[in-house]
Amino acid sequence: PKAIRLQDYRPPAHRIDRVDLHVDLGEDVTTVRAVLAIRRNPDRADAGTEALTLDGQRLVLRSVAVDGRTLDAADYTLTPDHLILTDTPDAFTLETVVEIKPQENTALEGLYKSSGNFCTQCEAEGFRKITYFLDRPDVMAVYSTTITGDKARYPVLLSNGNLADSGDLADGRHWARWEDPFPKPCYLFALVAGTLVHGEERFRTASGRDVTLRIYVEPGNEDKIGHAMRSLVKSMRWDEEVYGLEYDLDIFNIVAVGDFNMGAMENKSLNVFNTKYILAKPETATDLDFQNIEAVVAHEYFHNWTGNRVTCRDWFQLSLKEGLTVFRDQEFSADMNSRAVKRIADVQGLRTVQFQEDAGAMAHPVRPDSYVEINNFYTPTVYNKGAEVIRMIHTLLGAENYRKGIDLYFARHDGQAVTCDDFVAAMADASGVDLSQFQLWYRQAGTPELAVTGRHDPATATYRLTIRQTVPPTPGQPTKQPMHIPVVVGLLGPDGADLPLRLEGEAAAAGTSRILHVTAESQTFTFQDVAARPVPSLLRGFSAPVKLTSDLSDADLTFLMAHDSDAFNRWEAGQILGGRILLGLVADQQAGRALVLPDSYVDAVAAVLADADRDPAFAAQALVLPTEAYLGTQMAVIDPDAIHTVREFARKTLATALRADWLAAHRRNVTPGAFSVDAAAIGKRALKNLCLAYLMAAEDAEALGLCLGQYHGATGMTDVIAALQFLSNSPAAEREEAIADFYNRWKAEPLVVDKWFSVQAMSHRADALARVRALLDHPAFEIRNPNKVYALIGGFANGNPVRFHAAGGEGYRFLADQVLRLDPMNPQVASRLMGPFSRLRRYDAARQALMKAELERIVGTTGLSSDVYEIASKSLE
Ligand code: HT7
Ligand code: ZN
Repeated sequence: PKAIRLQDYRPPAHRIDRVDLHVDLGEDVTTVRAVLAIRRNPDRADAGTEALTLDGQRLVLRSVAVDGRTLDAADYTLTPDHLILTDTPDAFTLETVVEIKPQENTALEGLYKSSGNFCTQCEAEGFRKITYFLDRPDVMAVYSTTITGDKARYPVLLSNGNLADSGDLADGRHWARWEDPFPKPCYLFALVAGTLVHGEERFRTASGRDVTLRIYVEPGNEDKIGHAMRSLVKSMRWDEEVYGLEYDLDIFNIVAVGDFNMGAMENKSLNVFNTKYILAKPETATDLDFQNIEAVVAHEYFHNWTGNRVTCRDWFQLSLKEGLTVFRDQEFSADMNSRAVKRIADVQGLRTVQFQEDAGAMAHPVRPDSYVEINNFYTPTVYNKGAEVIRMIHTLLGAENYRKGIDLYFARHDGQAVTCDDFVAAMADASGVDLSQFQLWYRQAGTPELAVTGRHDPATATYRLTIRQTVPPTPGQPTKQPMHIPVVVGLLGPDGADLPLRLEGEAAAAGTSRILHVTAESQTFTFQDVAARPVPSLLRGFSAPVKLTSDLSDADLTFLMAHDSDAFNRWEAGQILGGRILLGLVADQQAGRALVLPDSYVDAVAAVLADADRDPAFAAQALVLPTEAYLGTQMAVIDPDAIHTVREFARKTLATALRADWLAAHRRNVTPGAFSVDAAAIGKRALKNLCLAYLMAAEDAEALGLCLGQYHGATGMTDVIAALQFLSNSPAAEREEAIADFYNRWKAEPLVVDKWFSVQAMSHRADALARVRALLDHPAFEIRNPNKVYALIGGFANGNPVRFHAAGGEGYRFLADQVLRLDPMNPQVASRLMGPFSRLRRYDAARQALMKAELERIVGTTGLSSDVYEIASKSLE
């Protein structure tokens, strides 16, 4: 397969202004008649009489007509991927009729069936599986969609925009016509037809438009849509208040489907969601599910402006909409819940997932330069690092100028398909801030590294911070330029209070946090009037997505844990300290030395635990040891066995040393009475379950009793699944009984069964892989359902490093087998499972050789999809 390169971008030779689609849904064959108003693109004078090359895949062409005249086969060229017409008029109407078979579509891209209902997924390039079209985001058209189908089977017929008309036909069929007045790229097209029930709400916009909000689900799930609906209403209000953006149609529909490759899709006025991000009630969904639903509903809603009204010129610009929309959903969630806890969770995700990507074979810039398969570039780098880039712009401009930049962006580009450069230009022009060096964040891959040293000079009462930056080489980018990195810092005085800050050259002190503009390889910043040695609080709020090392001592970190006014950095100090100690123990383990957890560290954890009731949600985050994945990112060569042994040793030591404290905190945070999913209750549950996790690490009878009591007595899924997870890691005999009981209790709820698969796939116990293999044959496992695949196979490959990386290579063999099995059915899902292989160079020679052997087996397979081929071949380079 050939790489597509950003530098080869050309505007389209033709524009399509109007699309009238007629979709006749059948059990065997679905017919799609498309009437397209096409004209030559006046912006491509150089295109001359360039042929019209329409994209189309797996379509059976029945007829083609130009301005009403049916063409002979000799009048056009048909290839597996294109319909090519030459000598067309400058402006004309093209009518094509094609047949497709959605019921055979297992790739879940284009039009397909889920639980007997029709639905679509067109981003990125699925529309070409529905009809012949210029399937690229810079071709924007106004659509009408007429759907015809059997009324009994498909009573609900939905598409984008407003319902214009509908009616019954003689033979038990019916039809509906939808019209969307906003020009859109075809990736935002959607169609849904099926047996669905809905919940409804009304929303009045700030300017007085009444909007009908509907959430459609399969019958039986009506009791699980309240939280999603409340989240939608909150998102709509927030976007008006914070961004001044109102909804622009009279109806907003969401449909939840059980078979979906990703989380959700922002089709204009007809969002399609994975059920995982809509359905929730406390009995079946965890607190994390509730929070994720709020975030994803908001994310898709926010796309209405950032993505739909202003869209991407080409897929290299994906972060234009995704980075910005993730930043928007992160800020929304921060405003709805605890800002600090949200930031900690987002940074943890970034560090474990995106930093790993940046350090592997698939490392790419936020705006990639090339791709083989665009579906492989819906990545943590484009989404989450992209959001960090927007966050840095927000930091550099300040809230007020950022908002001016947003306003200018929409004033300039509403209704257009634009680039990341256009976005940055609006931000720079509106604020007057020079973002020229900053733009490297879009172009350079890799995680910048900052090394910080501090020196206090009592004689001059100055404190000098020296910051050196390096950006590591990544595939295709051996050398890098220095970046513009906003490093927000504060200085803590001996009493723990923030010092007023005055930098060299400034007349007077101002504020207690300051942005240091790191722009060169090495820079020194001098603070004045610093009488005593301060402790610096570096990179407050994680102001840039970098790896920072400093000369802070363990005592300094303990001091920051207790006093930093920046809650994120209080957490961060604990993580750095924990990471340092655990990595030291990993070295001891590798060298065969005895493992000893320093008393000072036990004391630091005890102090956080003693203070935990002040903010249980924060404490629950602060008391988690750095994850195995994160510790791996800090090592030159990842040693999954040593990491696992050491982390379990530390957990057990802390469990035993502080047993009484864990027990007491657990008891204090058990919340009797009615179940609530408010932030306070969620925080208490998180802390309680963390205490239980430590207690279970000690493997004693009392802890087991508590855990079994929670498993059997809890009313909410958060507590039930936490207890099951601890049991599944424990050697207790009750383990198997609980696992069997859980399935029997929940087998009618597919999303709960997914949790059951994950818990077993992520168990540290030695039989994990054998169990996963056996579960592939379980009646509830469906290889065609992405949620099931991600839960079981993905849970094992990504969530169980110690068993997946077993030295014998059986984990690798298993994953390669599953990738090859899935690829012919669903290449997107197959390639999404391959993340661990793309990081093979981070492991020892023996593991590398084993992973390479599996990748070579994959690459050597005939008929491989471009999705899997791209990841496998790049991982081998
Ligand atoms: N914009 C959506 C991306 C998406 C997607 C991409 C490729 C294949 C399937 C997909 N489903 C959804 C989701 C979002 O970021 O909001
Ligand atoms: Zn998105």
